[in-house]
Amino acid sequence: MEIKVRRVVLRHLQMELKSPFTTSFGSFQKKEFILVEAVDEDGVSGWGESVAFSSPWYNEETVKTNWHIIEDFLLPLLFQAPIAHPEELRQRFSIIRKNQMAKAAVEGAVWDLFAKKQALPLHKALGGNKHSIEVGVSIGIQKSVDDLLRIVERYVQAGYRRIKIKIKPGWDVGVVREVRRRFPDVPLMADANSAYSLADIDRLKALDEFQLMMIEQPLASDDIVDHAALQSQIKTPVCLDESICSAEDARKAIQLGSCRIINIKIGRVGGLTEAKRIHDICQKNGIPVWCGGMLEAGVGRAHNIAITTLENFTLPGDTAASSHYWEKDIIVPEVVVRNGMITVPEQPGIGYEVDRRQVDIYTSYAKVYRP
Ligand code: OSB
Ligand code: MG
Repeated sequence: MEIKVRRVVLRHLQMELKSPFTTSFGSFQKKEFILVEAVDEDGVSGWGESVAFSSPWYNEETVKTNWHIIEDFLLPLLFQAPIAHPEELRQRFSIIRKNQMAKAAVEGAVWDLFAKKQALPLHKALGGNKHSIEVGVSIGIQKSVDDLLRIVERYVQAGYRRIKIKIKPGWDVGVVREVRRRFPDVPLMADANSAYSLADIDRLKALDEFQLMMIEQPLASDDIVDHAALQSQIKTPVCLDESICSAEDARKAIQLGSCRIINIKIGRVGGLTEAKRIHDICQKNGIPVWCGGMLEAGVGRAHNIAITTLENFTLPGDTAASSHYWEKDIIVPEVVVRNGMITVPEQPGIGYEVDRRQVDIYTSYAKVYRP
């Protein structure tokens, strides 16, 4: 069975976060993003969500560059020929360099459509095999350590399976020490979003005493050489996020010894197909993976849940409950976390209904494309 995409709707949405999210790069309160709806000849809709942000602080993509790349390059390629399997798109899109988040948003819509046509939940279409997934939560930099401790307490009480805190120079060893003192047994990790260099090696070594599950992306986003040097000098496992944008990146980082864990984000690596390949490479090499987050709305969150059902996603990810981020999400039901677990939906495709009324409320503009 072939998929013939007859219409794509791009929508620009803006949603307000419940509380500002602060990393080593800065703070945001609003999230703007693109929703991709791909409709086939039978009128079935598949949904994808771009995880690019308004400004290029996390990687080089933005909402505007994604719109441009999707409109001017990816949709013409999508409309070029029918699709027998969504895995074909990786090859078809390969004539466009990088722009992984743009590619992932379009590919994600086709994966959802494909799964719906097969009457399979997306996680089954991907080869996943879990009925529920374990999740953690990522907590941004706060105004004070007391504020942070209160928030950690709230999420520990709620049952989240691990706590991740954001760190940066000046908000690191002292803060981790306080959190560890107050919560001696909680599975804890720290994410630096590239805020350090090898010159900070003593500071990073000092984190070894706190039994962190891992330290995420301490060094530059494009530097797997220095990460290898760092990993050889610290006990805490290094986890790469920003540095891994493809299966080839994963292979090289593993070969160099740059990390012991990899955070997989579907958007950062160009889609579900590439995410699966990274998962497989890591599994072969004994590297556990987990699913990162990009403050997604419901569609992106549903994709994250589906990929997390693959076997080697053995560590809790950043896929927190919808209500952690939003007053009202764009899917029904919203994503709920009970006792640190999300029940994987069994309905076809992403497994949640897109709430079109809610989507319209958040949409600032939209455009329809046809072959
Ligand atoms: O580095 O993992 C990250 C959010 C935005 C950009 C990058 C990151 C994050 C998070 C939060 O850590 C993940 C989430 O809750 O969606
Ligand atoms: Mg990260």
